[in-house]
Amino acid sequence: MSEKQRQAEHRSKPHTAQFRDFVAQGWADRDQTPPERIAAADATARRRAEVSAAFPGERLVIPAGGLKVRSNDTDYVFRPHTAFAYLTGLGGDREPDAVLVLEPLTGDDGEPAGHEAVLFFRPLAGRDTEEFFGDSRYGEFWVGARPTLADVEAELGLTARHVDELPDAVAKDAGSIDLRVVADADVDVRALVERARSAQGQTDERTEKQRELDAEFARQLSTMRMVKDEHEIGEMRRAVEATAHGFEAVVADLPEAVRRGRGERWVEGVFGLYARHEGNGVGYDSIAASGDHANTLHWIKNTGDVKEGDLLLLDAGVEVDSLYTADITRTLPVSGRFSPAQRKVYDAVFAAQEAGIAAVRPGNKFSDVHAAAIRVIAEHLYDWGLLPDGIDVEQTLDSETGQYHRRWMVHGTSHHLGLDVHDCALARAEDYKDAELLPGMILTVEPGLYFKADDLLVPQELRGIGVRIEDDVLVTEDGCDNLSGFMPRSSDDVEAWIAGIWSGDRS
Ligand SMILES: [Mn+2]
Repeated sequence: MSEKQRQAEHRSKPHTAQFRDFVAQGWADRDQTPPERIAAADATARRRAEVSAAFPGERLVIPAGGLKVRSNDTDYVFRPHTAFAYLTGLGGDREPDAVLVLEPLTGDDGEPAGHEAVLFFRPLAGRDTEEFFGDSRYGEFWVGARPTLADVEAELGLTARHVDELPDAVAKDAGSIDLRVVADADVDVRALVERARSAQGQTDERTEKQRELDAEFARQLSTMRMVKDEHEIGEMRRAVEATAHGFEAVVADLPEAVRRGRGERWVEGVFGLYARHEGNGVGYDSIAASGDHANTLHWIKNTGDVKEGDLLLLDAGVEVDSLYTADITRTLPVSGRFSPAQRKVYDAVFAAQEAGIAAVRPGNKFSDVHAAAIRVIAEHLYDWGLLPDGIDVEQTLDSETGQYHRRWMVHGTSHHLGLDVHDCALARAEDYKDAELLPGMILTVEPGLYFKADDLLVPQELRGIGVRIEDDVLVTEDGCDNLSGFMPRSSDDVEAWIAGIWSGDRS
């Protein structure tokens, strides 16, 4: 449930009976037209059926989570838990304090017969309630009219009930039914489930066992998102498209970012405008890193200048309203042309990325993508004489005794991508990095090279240069489809792209 806000004692609201009568009347009838069924409704029904089949006879509790206080009486923008979004199709800022319960059904033979999906949430309150005018988090006067139970049923194609009925629904038959909860989504709902369990007078040992079952549940919900369905692939394409628009806008504004000073914030803001306009927002904090800042992998302070002659590394993604996010990096010469040293590093990273993308196909393992890209990185570092004396490419690639090249690319090459930018993160290693790639998986391919300004082991001309190129790649039946491959990637294409946009050529 939502965190409690502080409410100043001096904040008053009208409360006389006369006022309440007065404020409750004189309004036009509400529009009763039900909202349209969401585009994801069939896909989410299939996903729920898959979960149902995996946990027969168990009551499954998947909370959206609640509002978190940012400061005093203001909250962070709400974002539902990913498992909840995946199984309901609700996106945007919906629906704080909602809980999806998959209630097990029993067939005539007494055996488990699937589940009924019930969404508990706080529906629109009547105009005769204090909530209507007095509740700044939920009230219609403050946040607008909320959906009714009938609205949500029409929209999502499942049963909707008032959240006040949740505690009884969770506790019902607690002695004879097993419960699982997505434990990290909402501490209060987790506590509710644990109270229902303890009503059975159970031992510590059994409580411990049930926590393991919860962890397994969360892991399964994470793992099942790896192969994307058609609806998800469509949403990912839209996220990539919107992200490309944001990048084009940043390229167009590079001279302005230089002129204004604190240009990294200008870049972050321009991209954020497009993210918020075309989608729900950014899928993660944008990394707008100019010059040596590019060598700080998660540079999200973005407080620096963008200077002529620098490279700007922009790692950013638009999250569309359904909450699927792109994750794309381009490294752009601020003045429009790479210097010879910048191009040398850029072309090495590009060659590594090409090798990584070529390894994205069914039958290959997830880890093969990294192996292919990092080999190219290691070869360049060897050719440039940067590896320690006596260490060749094979020796540095040895995972036990080598890895010297990792000084200049410490991160992995890929991660799964979807509702979470680092998607499916709870999956076991055998289902993730050691698993074979399957059609429908979407992953990033994002090698880089990072030469810090104070790195005395690299020649002066390379110091302060950081490059990453990142694309979002869909595994297909016979290879892959680079969803963001229409955005220029090679050094020549990036230069031509910038020149084109600066001369007024924008899509
Ligand atoms: Mn990434």
